[in-house]
Amino acid sequence: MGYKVVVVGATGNVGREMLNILAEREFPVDEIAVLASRKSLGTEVTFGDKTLKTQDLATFDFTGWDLSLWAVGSAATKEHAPKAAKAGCVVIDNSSLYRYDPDIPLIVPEVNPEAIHDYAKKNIIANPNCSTAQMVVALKPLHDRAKIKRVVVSTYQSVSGAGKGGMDELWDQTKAVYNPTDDKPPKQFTKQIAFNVIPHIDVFMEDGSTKEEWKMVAETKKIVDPSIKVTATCVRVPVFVGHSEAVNIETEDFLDEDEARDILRESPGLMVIDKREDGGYVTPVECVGDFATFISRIRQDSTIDNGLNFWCVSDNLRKGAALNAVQIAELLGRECLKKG
Ligand code: 11C
Repeated sequence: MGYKVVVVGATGNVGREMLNILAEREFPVDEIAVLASRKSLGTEVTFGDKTLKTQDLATFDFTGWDLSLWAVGSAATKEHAPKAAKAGCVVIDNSSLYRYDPDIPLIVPEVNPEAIHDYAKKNIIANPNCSTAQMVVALKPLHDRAKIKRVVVSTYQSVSGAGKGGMDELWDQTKAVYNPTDDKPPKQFTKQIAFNVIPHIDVFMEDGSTKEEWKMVAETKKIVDPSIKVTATCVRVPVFVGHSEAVNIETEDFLDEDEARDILRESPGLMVIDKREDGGYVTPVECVGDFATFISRIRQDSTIDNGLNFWCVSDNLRKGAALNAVQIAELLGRECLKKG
């Protein structure tokens, strides 16, 4: 016996990946419904070898459905997700709306699976921001061994993090660079993204950081350990899919680079590719469509007593969003619902 599953926002980048991953991982689905906002109604999406027609999120009755994976913005989630939760359909939400609510677990299954049992407080589980998800999978085993005190991270985030509009803008501007009569001014981004990098993701906060940077701080504390200090600089780069991060950690206990490499190699969700030679590391185009978070360039930071540097790359639409949501559904099924 399997589950009755709803995918909300099924026509977007992340919603489509949720359907692909549910099928790829053979999640036990008895029945599936795909929902969209009115403007995308009737659009067809694929689930395995089936073609499904989207239904209207505004009028859908969640009664009798076991769980729902949400990939719509915070505003639509705020309006509709409480109806699903109240009807007994567990909400696994990819927006930032519920992440910082102390009564709602924020879960990366490789890191804090024990938090799943808190789902019952509100029938809602939050999925972290993509840049946080991939980083905490790598931080957790190092923290368990040597206690991380401080993280300094710089991100190189692909345009798919800004949705299909961001991908279209990179494509159109790239073509326009070769055709000066075809002007494509920035719309999704604040400056030209083609052949450029932009040190700004999400809105500015009062202290000069951006909301994306703030999310990395707040979410790492909630998922891994509130004592870890994080400082982040988040940058948009002209890459279609795959976020990269240069991570520096300072630990309480000394951790040798070879031991760190062995620990990361043995840890769930990670793939270490770290040869000190030309091409002996992973770049974002190589991780597209993969489940793993890739770690390269592991090396001691000799400017402090207990410091390490590494490079971390992952498919932001998968581990950063759809895959993590499906892993949460698997964990929920295994530990709490026990139907599949
Ligand atoms: C980006 N990380 O790359 C963002 C997208 O809070 O879920 C995801 C935003 C979020 O633009």
